[in-house]
Amino acid sequence: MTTNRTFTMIKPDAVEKGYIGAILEKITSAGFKIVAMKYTQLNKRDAEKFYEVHKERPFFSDLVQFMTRGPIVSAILEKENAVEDFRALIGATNPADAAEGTIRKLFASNMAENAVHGSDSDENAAIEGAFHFSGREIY
Ligand code: RTP
Ligand code: MG
Repeated sequence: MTTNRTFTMIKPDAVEKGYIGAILEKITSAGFKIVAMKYTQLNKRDAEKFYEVHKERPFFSDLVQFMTRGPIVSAILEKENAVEDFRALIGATNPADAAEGTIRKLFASNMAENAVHGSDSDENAAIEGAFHFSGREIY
C-alpha cells in the first residue's frame, strides 16, 4: 500500500546556515503539502533510535553527534508518490553526486552534513513520522 506521505528533517547544518525558508520553498513548490511540522532538537537517545539501522556503520557516532548539535525542522509531507518523488527532489546522499537543482546540490555541505533527510520507503515514512508526531499533530 502506498500512503502518499513521506517524512523529512531539515538537518542542523542547513538550519545553522539559515536555509529553512529556502528549503521549505523548494519542497512546497515541488507540490508537497505539509501535514505536520515542528522546530525541535534531537537528544542522543532520539538520534540513536532514529538511525538505529546504521548503528554498525563507521559513521554512526559522527551522525548522532551531528544530528543532535542543534535544532532541526521535522515534517510529514503529502503528495502522490511522495517517498520516491521526495528522494528525487533531495538528490544523492553525497551532494557531489547530486543532480543540479536538487536540495542537496544547492544546500548540503558534504556527504555527512547533507541538509535534509528523506524516508526511503513507505514503511519507514510511517515509522519515522510516528516517531516525531502524535496523531493530533498531523493535519
Ligand atoms: P537520509 O537517511 O538522512 O535521508 O540520507 P540517505 O538515505 O541519503 O543516506 P543514508 O545511507 O541513510 O545515511 C544516513 C545519513 O548518514 C550520514 N552519512 N554519513 N560520513 C559518511 O560516510 C556518511 N554516510 C552517511 C548522512 O547524513 C546521511 O544522510
Ligand atoms: Mg536513509
